[in-house]
Amino acid sequence: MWSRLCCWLLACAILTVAPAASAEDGYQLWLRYAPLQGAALQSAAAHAKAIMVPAQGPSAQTAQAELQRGFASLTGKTPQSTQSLTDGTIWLATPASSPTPLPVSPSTLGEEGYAIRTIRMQGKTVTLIAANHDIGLLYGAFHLLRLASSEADLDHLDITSTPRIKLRMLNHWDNLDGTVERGYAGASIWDWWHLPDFKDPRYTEYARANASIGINGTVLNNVNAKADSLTAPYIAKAAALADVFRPYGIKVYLSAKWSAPIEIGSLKTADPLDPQVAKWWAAKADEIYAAIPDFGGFLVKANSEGQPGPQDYHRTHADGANMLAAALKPHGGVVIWRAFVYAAGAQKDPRLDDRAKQAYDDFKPLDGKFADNVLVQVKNGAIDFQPREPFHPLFGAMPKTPLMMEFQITKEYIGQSTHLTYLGPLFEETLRADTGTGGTVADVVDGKLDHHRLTGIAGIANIGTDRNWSGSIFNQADWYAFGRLAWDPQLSAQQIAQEWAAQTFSPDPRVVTPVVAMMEGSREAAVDYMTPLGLAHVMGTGHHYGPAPWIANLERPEWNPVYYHRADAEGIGFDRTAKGSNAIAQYAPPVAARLSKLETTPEKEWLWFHHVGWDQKLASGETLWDGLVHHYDHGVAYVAGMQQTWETLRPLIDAERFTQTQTYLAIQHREAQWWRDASIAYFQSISHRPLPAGAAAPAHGLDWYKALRFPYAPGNPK
Ligand code: GCV
Repeated sequence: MWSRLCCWLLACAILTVAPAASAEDGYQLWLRYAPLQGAALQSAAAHAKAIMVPAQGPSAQTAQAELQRGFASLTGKTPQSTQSLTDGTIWLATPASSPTPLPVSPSTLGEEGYAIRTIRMQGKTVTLIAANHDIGLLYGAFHLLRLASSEADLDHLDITSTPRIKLRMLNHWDNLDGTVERGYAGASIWDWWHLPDFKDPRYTEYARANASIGINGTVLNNVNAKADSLTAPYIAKAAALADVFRPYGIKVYLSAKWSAPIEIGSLKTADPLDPQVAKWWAAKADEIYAAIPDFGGFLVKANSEGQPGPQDYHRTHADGANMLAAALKPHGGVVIWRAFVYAAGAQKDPRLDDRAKQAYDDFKPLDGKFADNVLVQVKNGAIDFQPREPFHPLFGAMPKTPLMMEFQITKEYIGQSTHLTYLGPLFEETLRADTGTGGTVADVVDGKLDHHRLTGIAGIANIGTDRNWSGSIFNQADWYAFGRLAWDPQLSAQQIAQEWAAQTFSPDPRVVTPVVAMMEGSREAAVDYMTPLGLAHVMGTGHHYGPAPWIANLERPEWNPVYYHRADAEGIGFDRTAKGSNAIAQYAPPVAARLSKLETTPEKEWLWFHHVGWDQKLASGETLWDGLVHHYDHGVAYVAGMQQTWETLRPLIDAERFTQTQTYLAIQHREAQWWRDASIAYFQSISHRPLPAGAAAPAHGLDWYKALRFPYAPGNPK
């Protein structure tokens, strides 16, 4: 015991003198439970002397184990299990498990919520974590550990927390061969080949991390699905994962390929109105639920980017979704039907005057036609996860349908693994947007506006086999922020960054303050050096890595960057007013009225909605052309500023994470400069305007940038 204490004190002393010395590689994410010191150590130790857990379900046991693991690491002392309350006990209780009525009203806690209260009970001071169900105890345990890790005051806790959104899910775009579409963090973490026998311990760590931020569902396979995922061997593999995730409150879902009845069921058709097809899916659902009794349901990408779907049989998306919904309904499952559609062959479609209009055109008429266990999953914007997109016009336009938000956590278009571009502000900006229908996008998604009880939010996972899980340390913050906002979409991105930084690095304000400052402006900086003032989709073909605004020769018009920016001798930007594609009319009247005029459109969205003359004046008084150049410069300068800030943190951050981030920031700076230079070289060849005074000429001529090729860029489906 004494030698253990000596080691512990020695470790503390070393940490005090040189906090950066301990080796870390990011594997522990925000769940490091780094040893506390001083008053924070004493406080945590005093509040976690023992744990009383009368409930004995797997999630309650997991909560207990997590508290023991966490406080052991934080304080050096493992809280012992107890059957009676003493001072400093953490008491986990549900109404069913408590011998006495709890001093918390169960009706305030819902299915998954919890309360954390400092109470006096039997003359003892106790930290009570109360919930209606064991999973709430686990969420409460993680909350308490978050507070302790952040050195928060543990003396007077009075917290009630319930999730505002029911389905809080990750979508993995993971393929059965181990690759990950748009994955920048190594290979898929699902070792399909060795499942179901070998359950990699990493699956448990994955579940822990997700439960710690309230995620309660995961779609295991890519929406560009293979029918094989629905065969018996793969159902058994999914069942093995479901078994690992169950104590953590995480349900498994599968992406379903529309043509599966033909591919693996030997039917001749996948027509949703064909009784044989409906029968096949019903039998498939029965088979899945026999293996996974709490299976969540199907996610479907249909009639989009070459995927088959009900429109192949002249049926609607609602026909397709409802047929699957009927198969899942007896088991309590849901269908999540994606609204990300742009049909193949659309170049002959008159709607192709604007790809941004297609989802609305297809889905708005179907409002009220979906079964009650269907959610329609809508990307945050109408094109495709750009550094900035105005909110999708479907939010607010389908009041009779639960709309599920789809964010992309993996950064396909926003710097992939290396750029530090914290996505919290992007998520927040969309969720807080006013739909003009009486509430915000968050109010639509959490069901408040239209009184939906079935609600959901999904994030395209940025998780892979990299030791740090997400491709970089700072990309972990995007996963974290997604989960926290899924639990409570009203949280602020800044607050979430503070929590994350405190747990990931240190609660020391000398660390948290500069790290959060870097994070806060980082997404806007990426917008500036990639797609300022409302530009979009000017990335390189296929891999979407780096600038290529000149691309004009791809088969479908809406695959080409020139389609999106529409730069010509007069100006730049996509006219979506009534004079152009009139996509603006898809928004509710107050929003549409505001966007229809340049003067009332936010400058940051100008080129998304308007074709603007090069000499048009910005609020700053400079011309659009000069302002564009200054935005590019600002983006590059911000990255240089992050590099400087990071250097000051060297003494306070462990070597491995410091060095990787330092290196990635250097890559980001180089690439931001490349984005800036290539974009200016190209747009100047069209605007024929001189660079504003003081702006540097691009390092190379336009042809140099055009000649760059990246055949092995990651994440790109071949
Ligand atoms: C899974 C974009 C991506 C595709 C992705 C698609 C989608 O087009 O580039 O990789 O496919 O979105 O969301 O379905």
